[in-house]
Amino acid sequence: MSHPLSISFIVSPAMKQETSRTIFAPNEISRWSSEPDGIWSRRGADLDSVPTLSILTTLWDQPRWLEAYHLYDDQGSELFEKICELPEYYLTRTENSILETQASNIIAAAPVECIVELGAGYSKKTVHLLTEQLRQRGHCHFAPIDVSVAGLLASQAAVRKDFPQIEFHGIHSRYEEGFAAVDKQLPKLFVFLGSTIGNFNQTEFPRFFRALASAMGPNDYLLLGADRVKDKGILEPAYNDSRGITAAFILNVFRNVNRLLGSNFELGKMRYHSWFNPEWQQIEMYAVAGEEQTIRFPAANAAFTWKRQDRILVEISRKFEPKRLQEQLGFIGLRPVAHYSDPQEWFSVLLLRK
Ligand code: AVI
Repeated sequence: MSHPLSISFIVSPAMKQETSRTIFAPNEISRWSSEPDGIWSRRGADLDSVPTLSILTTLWDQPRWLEAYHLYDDQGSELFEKICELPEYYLTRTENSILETQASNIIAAAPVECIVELGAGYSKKTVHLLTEQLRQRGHCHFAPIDVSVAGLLASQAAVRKDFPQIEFHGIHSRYEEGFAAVDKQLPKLFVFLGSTIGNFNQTEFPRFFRALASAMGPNDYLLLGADRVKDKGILEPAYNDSRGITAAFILNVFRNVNRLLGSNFELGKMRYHSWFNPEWQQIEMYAVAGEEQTIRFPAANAAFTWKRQDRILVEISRKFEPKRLQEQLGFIGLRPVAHYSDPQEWFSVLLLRK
């Protein structure tokens, strides 16, 4: 299916870019600039502003907690890569095996011109989809959305090397801002893998999917990876590995908070604790104070006493029942098209459309 509008947005030659067309909505084009080549940023956007007040607000909540995205500074991102390779962390390899087996069915079921990945993207998992898109349709736009320019550049370099025929459009922004800017008329497959939805709390979850559903056009699809509820004997070791990588990843958030806010969290005086909360169907990952500490935030002239044994909730990882998840997404306007799983039924990949 050829998309009538995709060739009509010729960008002026003055705006240096690597392709002759853009995937942005007509009213959005002038708001984005491509620098470096092929990586689009919103003019005037400030993604690096220190979210001081948001960190303090959640730390002053009861229970104290942090938003998951603070986990991903350079060191946190490296630790997360290591987690994905751990024998206990079945999520990555299970989802990858589903995509490897089902990529041809997924792409056949979603007749699109563009794959928009939420996350920097160029994992083995994405490659299965890109390969199939090229094989079945002979062309492919690939638009990863990420707040990290470094991640987008790495993705661009890999795509250029392995798939020179793919038109790469890196979108340097937060997810919501990025997907809202893409042309609704261009048939797209939004890809949100890794069960990242599990890290959204009950407020973030509906807000995110409402925004995504309203950004989706009539010919768009969503491919969503979701980890499933299962025995805690499998779930808990995945978040408490024998090498202590998950513990290091979770506690590293305090190093990042210290860097951002000049606070004095001492990693040596805290320990990691996680468990599967069956009522809320989520893994909860905490930092527990080993001794009483006064945590100071000089820039905000604020402090709190972190008492011995008190916990800060650093991350949740929700687990899903696919039928219920599909029903819930249905209330947001996303209809199920297909459901793919692995032989053990540990992980689900859902294909949905508006
Ligand atoms: C990124 N996200 C889906 C991971 C998860 O499984 O919830 C983050 C993670 N935290 C500790 N281990 C993995």
